Amino acid sequence: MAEPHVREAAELLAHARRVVVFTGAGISAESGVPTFRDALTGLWRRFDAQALATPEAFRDDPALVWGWYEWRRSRVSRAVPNAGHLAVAAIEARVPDSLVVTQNVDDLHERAGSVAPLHLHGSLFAPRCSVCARPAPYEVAQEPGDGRRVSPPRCARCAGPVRPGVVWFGEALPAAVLEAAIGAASGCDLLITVGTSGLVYPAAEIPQVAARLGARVIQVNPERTPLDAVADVNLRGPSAQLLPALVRAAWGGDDPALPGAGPSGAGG
Ligand code: BJW
Ligand code: ZN
Repeated sequence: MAEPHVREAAELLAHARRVVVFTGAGISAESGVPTFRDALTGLWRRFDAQALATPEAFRDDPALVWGWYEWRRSRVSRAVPNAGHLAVAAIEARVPDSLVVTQNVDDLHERAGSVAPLHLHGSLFAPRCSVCARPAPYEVAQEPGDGRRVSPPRCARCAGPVRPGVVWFGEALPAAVLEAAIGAASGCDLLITVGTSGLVYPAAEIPQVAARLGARVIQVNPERTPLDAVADVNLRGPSAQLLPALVRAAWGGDDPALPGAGPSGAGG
């Protein structure tokens, strides 16, 4: 029997017609991809976040920044989607008018079966020229150690240094992607926010917009966040356990599309 908060959330999910699932680094934590701000394992524990995820950092020391992203890209390539990603894909399969909006630069939603998730902060797998913006071919990561410097490749058109295709602090989010995300949040009747600290803007506005326009909000996170203030139901715990529990409580456990049984079940 699901615990009361899960049942309350499942009731909202079972009756929702338009669902946005808004995710952050926490959903990939149980796949072994470190979050950003975790004090012990976070990606930035050995570096100053603002010092690495900025265009200025890349300009000043491209090999340091490129090496950090190559290290992350090789880690993500070895990771596999967890039961939380699979549960999100199951929600999409069950609710035709649903959309995944992620701040993550990994590809674990896609590999779990989500259809065209919106990536607000870009992708580790879409490098481009830092001068002329021409997309650069994806080259196999050199698997550098954490903190190893790797010189970025050069653009085939202008010889400028190739940069990761992510959104750094101080850069604008891709306008069409942000607009689509805000539009979906404005029209949904349920938004499920998963594994985000809710600290980084403008992404953090998305659940707030949904709540302001009358949507119900479910939050899945082991910790308190500023988004507690807009959540109708807070599910405190790891998403690889709570999202499959939510899906099972909403629609039953016998749907073969849902994670639960088998090797890719609610592990983690
Ligand atoms: C689990 C779990 C488990 C653990 N299960 N959960 C004041 C107001 C508004 C804006 C600003 C402001 N001051 C400064 C700004 C601007 C700035 C900003 O927001 N700064 C804040 C730090 C305050 N924003 C920007 O600069 C943005 N651009 C912008 O504003 O442009 C303006 C502009 C307009 C026009 C022209 C030019 C400019 C850009 C923001 C880009 C953010 N980019 C990054 C890096 C991407 C590349 C990379 O990956 O390296 O995106 S920063 C980083 O944070 C990354 C993430 O997507 C993002 C959000 O982090 P997330 O996902 O929430 O992760 P964590 O680690 O913070 O949290 C993990 C959570 O998981 C925790 O809550 C855990 O408890 C939980 N968790 N295990 C479920 N098992
Ligand atoms: Zn170029």
